[in-house]
Amino acid sequence: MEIKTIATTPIEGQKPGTSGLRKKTRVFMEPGYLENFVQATFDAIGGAEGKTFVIGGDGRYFNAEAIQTILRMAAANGARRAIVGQGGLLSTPAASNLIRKYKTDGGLILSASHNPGGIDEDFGLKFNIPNGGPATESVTEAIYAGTMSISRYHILETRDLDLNTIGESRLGDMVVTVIDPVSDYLDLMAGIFDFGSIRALFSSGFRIRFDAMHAITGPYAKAILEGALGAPAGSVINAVPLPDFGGGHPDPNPTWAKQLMDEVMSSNGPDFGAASDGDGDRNMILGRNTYVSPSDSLAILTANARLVPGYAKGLAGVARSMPTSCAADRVAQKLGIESFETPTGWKFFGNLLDAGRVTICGEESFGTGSDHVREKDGLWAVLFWLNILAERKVSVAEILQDHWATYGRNYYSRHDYEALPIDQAKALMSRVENRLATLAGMRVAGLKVSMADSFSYHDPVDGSVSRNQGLRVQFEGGARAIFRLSGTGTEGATLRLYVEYLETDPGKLGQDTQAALRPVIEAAHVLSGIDSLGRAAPDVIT
Ligand code: G16
Repeated sequence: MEIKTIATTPIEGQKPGTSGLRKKTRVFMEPGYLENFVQATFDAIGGAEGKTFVIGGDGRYFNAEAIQTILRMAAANGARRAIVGQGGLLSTPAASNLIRKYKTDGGLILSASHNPGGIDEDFGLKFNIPNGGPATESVTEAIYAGTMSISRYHILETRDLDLNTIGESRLGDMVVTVIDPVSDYLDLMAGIFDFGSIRALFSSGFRIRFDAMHAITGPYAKAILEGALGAPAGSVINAVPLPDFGGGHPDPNPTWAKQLMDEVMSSNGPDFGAASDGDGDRNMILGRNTYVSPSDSLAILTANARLVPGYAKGLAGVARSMPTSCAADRVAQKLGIESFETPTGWKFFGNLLDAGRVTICGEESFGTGSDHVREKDGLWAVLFWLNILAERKVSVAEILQDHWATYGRNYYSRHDYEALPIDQAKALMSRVENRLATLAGMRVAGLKVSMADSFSYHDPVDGSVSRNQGLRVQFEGGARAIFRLSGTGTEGATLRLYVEYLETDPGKLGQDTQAALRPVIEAAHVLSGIDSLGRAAPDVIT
């Protein structure tokens, strides 16, 4: 086995986005593309010498080949050990757990999350730091800077390693430990939730359907829901991870998890439905005939946390991304705990979690999690809901109604316009941005603007400032319209319009979401000229 140092030159566009580097799979497969990024990552953290890394991915197309390259490069860069999920598979939250549990120096997670997989679809790679969370902005900037000046990478010349057999082997001087991807994660969940109580719920005839969307949570959900908790066989569907996710978008929302939606949103559907995404960090929660918006889910988990053994002592605080509805803030206020508003991107929760300022975090983009790992966690959210349902012995719909009656209802929706020409999307954002300074006090489509700005985040822990994190327009009475360009797409630009309105009138809590939001949507359209995009409707409505 020979360590080779290969001369290379910088490749344009290796700038990590909201969550790592995501590109078309064919781009990642170009000679040197993956290698440059991996070497820049090792260089950015002061080299790999003597370090231990967790390595795994969501099993999408190119996962198996990319892992072999990363292992060879880790060995050639002097890493001491690599902990790899069997078959090269690890969900993102499970990887985060392993990084923390085994006190490693970080991890490389191969995934483009909810983006589709396949040779003509998407691939991604991100580095997580020793706290288990996504690299902070200073690290991703250093990686990017490295990709711009790279001149060589190191790689071991050797055969592929067998990753299907659990156990230890060597790659040069590096030890490779192949582990069962599920067991450490199962132990973690069993330490947080009341498995006995959830088991009793299932044996009482409570029916659940979990859609793994042909992605990574399949093996985890099978082992935990059907195995440890005794849900009937078949409760977990689409449970085998496939390289192309069965040709679908592994994105747990009403558009892409339509099979599940159709089943649960009917009067004889199961009591509870849930789905997770490509790499297992997202979740969608449903009850019979009931859709729970991710923002409401965060607020409900926060309000009910004491019912769960792992949070029985209470929460330190709660954090949400800026475009997530303000529902959780009012729960925090009532509980007398701190609440925080961060930019979109799980990495912004890391400092708050590490500092013990918050226990639970969530985002409108179907992500919720806590201080048990440093990633959002799809199955954790599902178990949290099941634990609450087992304790409260009411339906999902009743929990929602009760919550709204107590706190008011934040009607909430996100409208996505995908694959727009980049210039057109940027022009729309500039148009809105240029109007922000003069909007306060104006009426737009009948709504009075109370505040408008471009969101900047001042991290209360390390004092860093992140600017240009979305354009906010707030209206009197608690309505908001927010405009942002996605940082996770790989094709053109995706414009996200987030709309919200707070209703406290007990007689108006059961309206159709889109109808209730119509005035805010109209104001947002007038403000931004979205209609000039020439799209009849958004591509995705959440
Ligand atoms: C990633 C990030 C999330 C973010 C989401 C959407 O999720 O981890 O924090 O909310 O993307 O980001 P954007 O609006 O920029 O597309 P995932 O599940 O894709 O890793």
